[in-house]
Amino acid sequence: MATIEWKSFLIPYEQAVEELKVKFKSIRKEYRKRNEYSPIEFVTGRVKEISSILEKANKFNIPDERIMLEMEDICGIRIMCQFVDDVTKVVNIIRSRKDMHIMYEKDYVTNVKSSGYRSYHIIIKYPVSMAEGQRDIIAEIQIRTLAMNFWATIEHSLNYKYKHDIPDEIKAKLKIAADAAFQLDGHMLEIKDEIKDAQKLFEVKSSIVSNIIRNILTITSMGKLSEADIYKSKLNQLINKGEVFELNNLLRSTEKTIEMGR
Ligand code: 0O2
Ligand code: 0O2
Repeated sequence: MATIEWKSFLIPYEQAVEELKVKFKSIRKEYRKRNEYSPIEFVTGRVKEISSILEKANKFNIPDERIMLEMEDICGIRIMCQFVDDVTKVVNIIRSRKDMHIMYEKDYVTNVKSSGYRSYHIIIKYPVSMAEGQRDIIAEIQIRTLAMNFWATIEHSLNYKYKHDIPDEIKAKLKIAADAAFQLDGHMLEIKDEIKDAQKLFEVKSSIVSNIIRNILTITSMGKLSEADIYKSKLNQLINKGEVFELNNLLRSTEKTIEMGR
């Protein structure tokens, strides 16, 4: 049997990873542009290393010609969420998409793995348009909270270090850490509204502050240096503890100065 031409074999997978990353990042951007909370915090993606593909094929006795059909995580996308209920929202977003065809789902958020691993996995078929036509690529999308991701990343590194034979004592500690991550997600969900409000307030304030700074620069470029200095010192007073209405008042004053100078 001919050996796989890895370089060309992986081209559609690379394309699928890039396209899927762009699509999920765009969903986040869309929420942000509307000044809404995004259930997607950040997205990463990778094509599985050739050595890992071969290792897995060997472990599961997958012949070369069946790798494409049977190995479902050559194209891997990971979506991180702040809160557990965001995971469900992202799952529903994926379920409603016409460009991603779900093959099956694995809910390790509810059905935690014996290692302590939690994540929601969706295996999809995703069509990529290649030079010679369309190809359906299988991709694995892992959706997890930041706490689940923290735990899985550490456990993955330990598995690498101990070559999948983590000592029992460390395994036991990882179990405790997995429980702690689970509880953290629960606590965070309870105070979600508070956190979201704080984040929203931070965004609102930082957007007003950047508009004030932009206006102060305009006022400086108009040659009104003493006014610009007054606004700078007012901004310095408000920047840490100022309320939104105080920042808004300052923004309006800078706007008036600019209008008068035109
Ligand atoms: P920005 O400007 O940082 O927001 P890429 O090829 O860079 O698109 P890749 O290679 O799949 O993405 O993954 P990478 O580089 O590991 O990370 C992807 C994005 O996730 C990057 O943002 C990282 O900044 C972001 N990221 C990674 N780890 C964390 C984390 O722990 N917390 C947060 N909030 N973000 C993280 P971008 O898309 O390059 O843009
Ligand atoms: P990578 O690229 O190193 O992450 P299997 O691979 O046989 O164990 P299966 O049925 O193919 O499992 O898929 P499953 O169990 O849904 O999980 C596949 C992927 O989920 C793994 O990919 C991991 O990324 C992640 N995963 C599953 N279980 C664990 C776990 O206990 N700890 C951590 N850290 N991650 C896990 P790979 O193959 O490990 O590849």
